[in-house]
Amino acid sequence: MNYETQYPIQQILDKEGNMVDEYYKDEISKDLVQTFYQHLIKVRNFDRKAKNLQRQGRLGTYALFEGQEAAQVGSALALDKNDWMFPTYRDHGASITFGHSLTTTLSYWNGRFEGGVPPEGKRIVPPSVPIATQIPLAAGAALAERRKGTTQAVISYFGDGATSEGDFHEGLNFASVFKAPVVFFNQNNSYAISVPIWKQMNSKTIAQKSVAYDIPGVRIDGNDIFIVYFETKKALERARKGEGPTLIEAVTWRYGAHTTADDPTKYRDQEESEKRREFDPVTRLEKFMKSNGYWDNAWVQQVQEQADDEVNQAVMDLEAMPEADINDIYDHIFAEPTWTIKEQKEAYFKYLRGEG
Ligand SMILES: Cc1ncc(C[n+]2csc(CCOP(=O)(O)OP(=O)(O)O)c2C)c(N)n1
Repeated sequence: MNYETQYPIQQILDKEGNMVDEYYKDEISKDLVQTFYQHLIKVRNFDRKAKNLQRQGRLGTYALFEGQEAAQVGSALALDKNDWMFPTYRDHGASITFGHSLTTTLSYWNGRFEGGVPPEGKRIVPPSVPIATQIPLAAGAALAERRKGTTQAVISYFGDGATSEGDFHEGLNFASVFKAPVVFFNQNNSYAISVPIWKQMNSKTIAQKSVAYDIPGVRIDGNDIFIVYFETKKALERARKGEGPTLIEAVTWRYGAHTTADDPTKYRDQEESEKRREFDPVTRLEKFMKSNGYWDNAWVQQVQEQADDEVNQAVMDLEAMPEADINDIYDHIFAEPTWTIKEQKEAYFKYLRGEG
């Protein structure tokens, strides 16, 4: 028994791709399954390419998400196109699925200010690196939508470590009190860099933290794209109806390092980590597709090739970007730079001129 299965967890597909809960059976169409698969393949391909680019010195530090694709893709596909997304640095699988540009996402990791700019008309907030700070902001954005009388909802992503931060608790309390239409989507990958969840908190699950704020809390298998999609949709519908927030704990795993700047062998057994591929979200859907007549070799090959082409094109576009303007470091922090920023900028330019 391990942490993931020690406490009750909801699942539709087991690790062998068998449907163990038929509640949503009628809503699972070939079209939906193929959409899931296309996005899973695309974002896995993207993530692997980004890691390789970093290793080749063509990208700065990068936060890997391999293993967490179902949690990200399933939840992003549950959104309405005008909803808001508040991602972290590890949620490119979600933001790309929701319509973010691959090139822009890569450029973020090259320190480009362009990397934080969402595509026109898409409410994707720049990735949050300060842990949990996006959570109260998401609650605030949700309250604004409610006050404006719209039916748009908000999703906020965060890891297990973030739930030990004050911002998490403030955000949940605020959203609960004001019935803000927000889904708090936790990806519990068991680690906050090197700190395992069992050393970080005495709470048995993340979902149980919802009790304190009297909002629903669900604990789902985050490697099962079906349960992720349907539970997120349910939470979003609840939010749109004015019934307030939901906390979702999607239990998952990152196979690789925290970021490319991290060495996971210092704090966990990477061979054990690789064994988690037994629960892999992509393989699981493939198994389901094969046993339900949704598998077509020619189509799958086409999906792979299309993903390769899209990712390769994004890399070419990234590398064709004009060199960054040194002013960008200082000019995009505040609309009007503060005196401290002005001072720093002047000092740095002096240094570049050889005067500092
Ligand atoms: C406020 C704040 N404190 C500390 C850090 C350093 N830090 C970066 S990532 C991280 C771990 C976060 O873990 P978790 O929330 O579980 O998300 P994961 O990285 O696993 O997706 C920490 C402590 C930070 N970025 N921001």
